[in-house]
Amino acid sequence: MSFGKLYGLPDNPRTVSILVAAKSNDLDLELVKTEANGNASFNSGAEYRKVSPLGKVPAFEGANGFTLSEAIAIAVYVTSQNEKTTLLGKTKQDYASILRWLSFANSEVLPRFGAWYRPLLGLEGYNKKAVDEASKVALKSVGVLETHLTANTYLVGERITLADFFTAALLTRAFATVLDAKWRSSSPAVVRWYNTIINQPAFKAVVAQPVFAEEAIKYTPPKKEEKPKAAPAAEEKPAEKPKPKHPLEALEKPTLILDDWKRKYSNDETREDALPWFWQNFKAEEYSLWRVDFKYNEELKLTFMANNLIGGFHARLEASRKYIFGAQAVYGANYDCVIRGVFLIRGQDHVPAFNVAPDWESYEFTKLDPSKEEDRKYVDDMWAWDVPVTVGGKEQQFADGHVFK
Ligand SMILES: N[C@@H](CCC(=O)N[C@@H](CS)C(=O)NCC(=O)O)C(=O)O
Repeated sequence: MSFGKLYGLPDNPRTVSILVAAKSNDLDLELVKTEANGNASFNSGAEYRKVSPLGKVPAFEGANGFTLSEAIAIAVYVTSQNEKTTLLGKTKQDYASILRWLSFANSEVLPRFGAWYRPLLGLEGYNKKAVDEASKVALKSVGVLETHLTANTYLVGERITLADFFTAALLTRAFATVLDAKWRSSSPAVVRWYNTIINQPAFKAVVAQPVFAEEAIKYTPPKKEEKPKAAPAAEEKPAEKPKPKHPLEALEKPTLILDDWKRKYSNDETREDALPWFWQNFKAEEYSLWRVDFKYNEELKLTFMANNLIGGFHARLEASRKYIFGAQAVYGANYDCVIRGVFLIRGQDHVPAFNVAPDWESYEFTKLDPSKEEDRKYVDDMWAWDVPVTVGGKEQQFADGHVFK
């Protein structure tokens, strides 16, 4: 029987750290895929806020009802379930030193690296100065590890502890994005230690193939179609404008309540229950359905980065959350993948629904015709994530995705 549920994401470093800790004690945790976005509908729901007051991940809900937020607390709780574990050290000093590294990794290392790579991955707004500054502070923090690991095999004592599993897990995304070959050649102790930890069976069972970036990822500005600029009116005075209402607010109340559909999709079996319910209740005069294809698939590299791109797009669609639902996924493998998806939106015009996100023009929007069998099948497939897509005559399997709900 499962020890409990872990709310998080399979490629989220903090989630990975808990999954590795559980695996190392043969503890079965059920991963409940939850957005790393406190504003997403599930994360902001009253039930989840009881487990994680800020709606963040990871969070834990034991089979016995005990709940915890905060990665360090969850990692220690999960590890300590094995009375004989050596992962928490032998002495009080060991234990305190382990907590020291958990805290260092969680609050000094990961947030600095996040501030470096998240804007580069399109998950946060880009500001060159801020990113350059974050990269310096991040490298300084990992420099502390280099110094320590030059003199020590592991972070604490003479064997692997939770400090090693946790810290290595928190660095997985940094290695995949910014700790490139050049940096690695300058930091042999961290690299030797990281390779040892990621090759432990418990780690490999969670992250089968950790990624090593050859070259640090770079910022690529979101592509926008060139639009001719309107000439400014002769005597234009900047007026104090009240914050405009969302244009879709003006539409009449529909009979299909979007939140009902979102709940149905989240809670029921997609093929068996949710999709039949959707088609029974969908009215083409209230909503429209759109195929949404990423325009620059040839520029996608690793599938997790492509999936992050979707996550960032969804975060920027926040202002339209009341009016849209959709699922987008990455199909294929590293260096050979595409982003596809389908959105349901209030009204018949996709522009006001999507133009709240500055990168909306990176996608091509094609209206689907729900009276056509093939278009309905496309919607089903894009929302059920259980069939591959065909790209240039080749089948590409589902890799990962995000649901905007
Ligand atoms: N102090 C928390 C931080 C958790 C955290 O920031 N989680 C991120 C993902 S790694 C998140 O859920 N962010 C969503 C948000 O801030 O809205 C911990 O150590 O677990």
